[in-house]
Amino acid sequence: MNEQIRNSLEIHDYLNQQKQVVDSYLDDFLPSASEYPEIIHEAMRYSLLAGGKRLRPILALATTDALDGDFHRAIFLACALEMIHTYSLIHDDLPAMDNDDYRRGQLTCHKKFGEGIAILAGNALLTQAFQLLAEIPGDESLAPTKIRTIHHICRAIGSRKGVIAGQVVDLITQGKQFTRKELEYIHSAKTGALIEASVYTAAILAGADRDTRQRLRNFGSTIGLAFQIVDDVLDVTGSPEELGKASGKDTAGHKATYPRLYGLERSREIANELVEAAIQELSFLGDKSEKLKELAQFISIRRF
Ligand code: GRG
Repeated sequence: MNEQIRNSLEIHDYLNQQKQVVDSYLDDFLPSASEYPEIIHEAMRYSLLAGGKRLRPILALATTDALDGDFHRAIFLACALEMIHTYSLIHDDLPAMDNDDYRRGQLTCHKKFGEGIAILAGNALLTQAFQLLAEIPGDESLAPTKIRTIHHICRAIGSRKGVIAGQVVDLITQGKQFTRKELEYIHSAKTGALIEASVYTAAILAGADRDTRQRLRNFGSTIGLAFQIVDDVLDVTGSPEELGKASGKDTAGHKATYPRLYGLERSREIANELVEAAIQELSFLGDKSEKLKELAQFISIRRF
């Protein structure tokens, strides 16, 4: 077996095994579907437990491992990140945004439960995420670290270079000419910011020093941009079966994408170059960086 295939099998095994860990905690952290008012809890569970790669929580756990951080704290952060991510998918799929019928291989939340409940399910997941962050276990001495973690997540998903900002620029550039600067801004904010926060906040929670945090932050933002570029490429080259959602939507919606500006081949090269640059940032971690490196490589080779 050649080395590339072996590495690819190893990372898929690791992702599957970590996904099971994350999924079992997500299940525990969510209200039961039989709790009143049932429909909102059903909708939250429907979208959150539908599948998905769990890349953001797995990145947070891999960062925690690399820094010898505490798993029992990090899992609260990891699940909060996945709840925020799923909230963004539910709202992104709404008729007022991308108007999608399928996500994670099943009907979108609003198609299944109606728009009102889908909006509220997204809001409830966001709220539940911040409750989890406040509940990260630890005595009073951990309070400043928790506040820093929460503060960074707020910044990462907000309207100033955060996920909301990226989504806004994505919406207002649709069908229009866009510049390279706008394109990089959309991708870094809409997708990169939460991926960066997954690594950076895990480093905060693990008590990493400033230099370590900064290097991991660079790593996270660089793989975050690469992740969205690959997403653009897969929208052109992937099938709905592989992606669990419609493909070709970016072209149909005249969205600002890397393939539109650079073509497919160059877009793939840019993503690979970013992943390589991100991996260089990790050299200071020595052998402890192995899983983070593999996760970065997965971003280049992923087909879903
Ligand atoms: C403030 C978080 C937040 C949201 C409000 C709706 C919205 C504003 C933003 C949308 C952001 C968005 C959907 C960006 C796309 C990110 C992306 C590449 C999603 C696909 O991620 P994967 O491939 O999906 O990790 P799975 O299903 O595997 O988790």
